[in-house]
Amino acid sequence: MNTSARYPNIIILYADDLGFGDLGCYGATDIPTPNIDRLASEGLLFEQGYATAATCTPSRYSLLTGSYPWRNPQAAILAGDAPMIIDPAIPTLPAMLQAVGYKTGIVGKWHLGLGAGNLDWNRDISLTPNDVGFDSSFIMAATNDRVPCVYLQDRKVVGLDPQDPIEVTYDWDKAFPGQPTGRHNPERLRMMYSHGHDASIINGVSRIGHMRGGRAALWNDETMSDTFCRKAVDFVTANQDRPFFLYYALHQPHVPRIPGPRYKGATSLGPRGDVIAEMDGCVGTLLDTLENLGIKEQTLILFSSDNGPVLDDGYADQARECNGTHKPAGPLRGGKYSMFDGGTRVPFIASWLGTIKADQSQALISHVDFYASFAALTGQSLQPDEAPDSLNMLEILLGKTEDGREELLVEGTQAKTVLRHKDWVYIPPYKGHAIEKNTQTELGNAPDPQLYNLSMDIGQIRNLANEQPAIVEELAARREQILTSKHSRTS
Ligand code: NG6
Ligand code: CA
Repeated sequence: MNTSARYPNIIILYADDLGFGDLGCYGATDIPTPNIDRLASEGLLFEQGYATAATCTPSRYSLLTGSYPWRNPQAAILAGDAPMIIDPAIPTLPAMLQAVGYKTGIVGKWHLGLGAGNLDWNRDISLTPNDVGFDSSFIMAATNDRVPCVYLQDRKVVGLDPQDPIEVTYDWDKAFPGQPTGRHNPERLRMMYSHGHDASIINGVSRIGHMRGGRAALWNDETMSDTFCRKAVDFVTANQDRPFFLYYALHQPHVPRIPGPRYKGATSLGPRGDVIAEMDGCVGTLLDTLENLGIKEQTLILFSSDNGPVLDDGYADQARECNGTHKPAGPLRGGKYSMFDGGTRVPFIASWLGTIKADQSQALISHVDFYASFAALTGQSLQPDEAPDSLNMLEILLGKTEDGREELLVEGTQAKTVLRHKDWVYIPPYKGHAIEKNTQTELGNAPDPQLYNLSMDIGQIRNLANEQPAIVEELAARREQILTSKHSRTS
């Protein structure tokens, strides 16, 4: 194929729980992130880039389907043994690229479920990323704090000894007799949990859920970063001569935060800072690979995060104590789980050497838009019901205009939706705690409507709902309209 005319490679680097203020290029001073900063200085840094949700599963669902997560009631934080929530019959972003000749791969965190229920981890798995558009996958099933703590390649658990089968349950009533747990054997832990995370102990760290067996296949938390990075490098190297799409879902800085030896103590912020530095190292390794292969100018790279930041997310890892003056969400209010902007406004960088000019963009844009944008990039037009909420933001991603979205729905937890319209944010009245006490997150729940103007109040301090009842009414109606329509894309 003539390389100058071919479609570009596409890489999505997707961090887990990285906040708007966690990177040097977004103003952080206490965590060294030279590689991502380099990516930003060569590319386009978005000030208003959003995940669709303040937690992982729904955000990733949107990224891969171009659909708002609340359209699928199963798109909420999943257990590690949950069935797959992407219906293999619906169009997906990787399948759309596959159809025009891309080699597609995922490395890292999945968290969209596997199989069709009652999964037997010891056989070939029927529903995996390979059934929704990925040619190859090397993943963890859910999160690094959930069992089973094993890697999966395509349809199989990696390194499984058939004599030592894996069993998994998320039900304490079915917990495996004789298996130590954080709840009953805290003396065996090298990192204590602070809330939840008190079931099976793997590598001295108790997790969510119970597992037995599969000992030869267990991952090592300290080498997880290198393992995924090597697989990402291998994928890029193997496919350097053709258009490829790599979704590299980094596991940092999600809990448990356990850096490899090279990054232990890399920052003064404790493990949370150290694993962000480690994640930056992975990005650097991948960028170096692209440079060494001479394909950086043929590769569009997106960097972002699935949701906002949290300090104590369930382990006593000193994240709060060592945080100092660092602001994980920067100037934003709230964080992971929140309906405030800190939950969903995240680092968002687009880089394509020689094609995207180094700049910053104020355009409003969401991960849900990758689908339609990549379709446009590859000359494909979408069916009306395909990727129903994805807007073609290609010109915005390429930095040709800042004329981004006019409106966007985002959600906190429990599919509680918030409407962003131009500079306004409308949060409807919601029942529930104002603050989640374990994580100390301001969730955004309040008995009265909230209305903020981000152009003058990025920290969402001043509720203007009483002063602007007409805008509240208009945005409430528009939100209802989107929630009851089959797609929000009109063209
Ligand atoms: C929560 C977990 C949290 C994290 C989150 C999912 C407890 C108490 N908290 O339920 O630690 O795993 O789920 O994070 O168990 S996410 O980034 O994958 O959405
Ligand atoms: Ca996450």
